[in-house]
Amino acid sequence: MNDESSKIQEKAVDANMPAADNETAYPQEFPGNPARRNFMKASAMAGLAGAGGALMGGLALPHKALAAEAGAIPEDYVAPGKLDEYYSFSSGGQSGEIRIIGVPSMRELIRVPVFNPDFTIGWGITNESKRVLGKDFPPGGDCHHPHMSQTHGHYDGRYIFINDKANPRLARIRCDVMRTDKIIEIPNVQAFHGLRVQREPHTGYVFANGEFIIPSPNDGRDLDDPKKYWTLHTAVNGETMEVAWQVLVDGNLDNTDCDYAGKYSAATCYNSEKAVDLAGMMQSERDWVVVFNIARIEEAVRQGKFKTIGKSKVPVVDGRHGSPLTLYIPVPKNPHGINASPDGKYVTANGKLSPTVTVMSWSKIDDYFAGKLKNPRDVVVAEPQLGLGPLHTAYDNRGNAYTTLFIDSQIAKWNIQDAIDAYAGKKVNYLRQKLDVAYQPGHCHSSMGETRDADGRWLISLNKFSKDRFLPVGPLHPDNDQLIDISGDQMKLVADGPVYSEPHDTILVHRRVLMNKIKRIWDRKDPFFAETVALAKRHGITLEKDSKVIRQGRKVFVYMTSSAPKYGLESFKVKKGDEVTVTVTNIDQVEDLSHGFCMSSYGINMEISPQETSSVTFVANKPGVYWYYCTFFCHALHLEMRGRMLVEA
Ligand code: CUK
Ligand code: CUA
Ligand code: CA
Repeated sequence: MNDESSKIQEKAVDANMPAADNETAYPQEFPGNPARRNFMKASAMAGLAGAGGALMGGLALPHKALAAEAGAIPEDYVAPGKLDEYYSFSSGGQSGEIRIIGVPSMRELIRVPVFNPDFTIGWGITNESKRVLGKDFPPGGDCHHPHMSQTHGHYDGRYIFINDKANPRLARIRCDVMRTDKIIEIPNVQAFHGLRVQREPHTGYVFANGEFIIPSPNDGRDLDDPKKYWTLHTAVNGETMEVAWQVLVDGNLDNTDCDYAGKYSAATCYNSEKAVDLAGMMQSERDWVVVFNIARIEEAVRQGKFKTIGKSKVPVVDGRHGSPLTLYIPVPKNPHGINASPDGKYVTANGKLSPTVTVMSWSKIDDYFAGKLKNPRDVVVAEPQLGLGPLHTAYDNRGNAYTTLFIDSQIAKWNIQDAIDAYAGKKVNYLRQKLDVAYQPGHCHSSMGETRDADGRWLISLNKFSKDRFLPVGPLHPDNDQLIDISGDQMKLVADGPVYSEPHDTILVHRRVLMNKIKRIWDRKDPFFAETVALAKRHGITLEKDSKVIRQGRKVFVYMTSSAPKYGLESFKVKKGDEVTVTVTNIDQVEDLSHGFCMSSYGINMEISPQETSSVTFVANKPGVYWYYCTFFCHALHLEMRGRMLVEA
């Protein structure tokens, strides 16, 4: 297959698309064949065009997927026994979990269950996890945006926060043990989508956007009167995990970010129309970015200038048009991602239905709130044209930005200062390069790129479609996370990483932030199981030593240690109908020596890491002999590590 024929093929696939000026000769069967790419582009386009979106033509620019030279050691190669340089914390999407992936190897290191039940560690099964999840927790979640707590614009390695869009919940994961330690519900909203953390002085606030508009309160009133539907921007105190305040807005809210000075948060709105159908949401030529003035909002709350909604006690201030608390900046229709640049100067809104990205200046936003600017559009300093379907932007430490182009299946690299100069009328080319990705990228994220420590080393493109990049595994395909080297003048595609649906977003954290903070074994005083320890104390039990059974009426408390390859109890007896609480303490001190506790035929399994205590409560509703056994291969005699529960009829 030569250049010529692949070009002809490309035209046949989609005559309307701008010519992909690609000089590389692809064999027909090569997955990077531009003909296949354009097929994907055409189908993504058809979806949008069919919905009535008028999409502008893209820019015809050279784009090459540069790969490692033949014979060279691939850049993602991390030799056996060597450690990756970065941790990627990737949201699990519909799975409701967080995954930790090593970069550049793209090896998945572990999964942290958050909103989802997990039989490996017993998340949703143990009493300790149920205290975090709450009673009657929904069976899963829809995670999009993981972000680490910051201090003065640097990752501080304390917490990761993540949203659940399916049920409006915010979760916090402790980074020292990589365990979810707190989940709260965001009141008065539906579809908690955009999430970011305050950078200055620290986190501080976690900002949360409600995406869907609903009646207020949503108790059956105003059912089919969308004019009376509303949504809110929420600030949660990341330390106490209490909701601090909410701001009522016009339109809806999609993604959010905040500045580096601790003064503002900002959000994109794609449904300024307050429509309840697709066509309606695309009616206006412009929607907006709304900026929240934190000091003014706090002052309004202090002065009691708020209301509450329904049963919620959270103060809700009015930030609709005309409010001094907010600034509405018109931007081209249906914007999506919003991303603050690590130099602390700018924030960009990604056009989605417009081929542009709108660059706004925080200092001009200062000027607007100080009354020095009258027109909200005066805070815009650039609006570069990049290509079709800009969704999210990431940054390096050299003044460049990287924007995903969903429809074009590309990353556009552009220079911020050049884009500002071009907007001011100078003749400069701000576009540096376009790189093909496979296919349809949503977020991209650069190493340390949402902090002052942006280092311009790696970029990960989170592609929604993998299509032909991997062995077929059924109609549901994996997503494709692609690793891109951004350290040089030209972006270089380094690796493909298949992932289970659907990691909307990720952060790329250098290992120095965490390596010395992560615990190798549990501290016996850890708050995660402190309540369980306190209960044992009331029962006169020393968990590290005692293995015994305590009966209180129909409640039976079974305490046992575990030490490879033995449980402290080889059997215990209960009566049918008893409520049984089994508490296991792993007294092994050896790093990586976890035990499990599985009760056969009772749907119970939990993991107990070194020095951890885990407990589970169930009703012994089936008489007979039930073996409990260890599920983690902990010792040569691991198979023998078991005991019997004898349930009397
Ligand atoms: S959103 Cu999914 S690609 Cu939830 Cu951050 Cu843009
Ligand atoms: Cu303990 Cu296997
Ligand atoms: Ca709109």
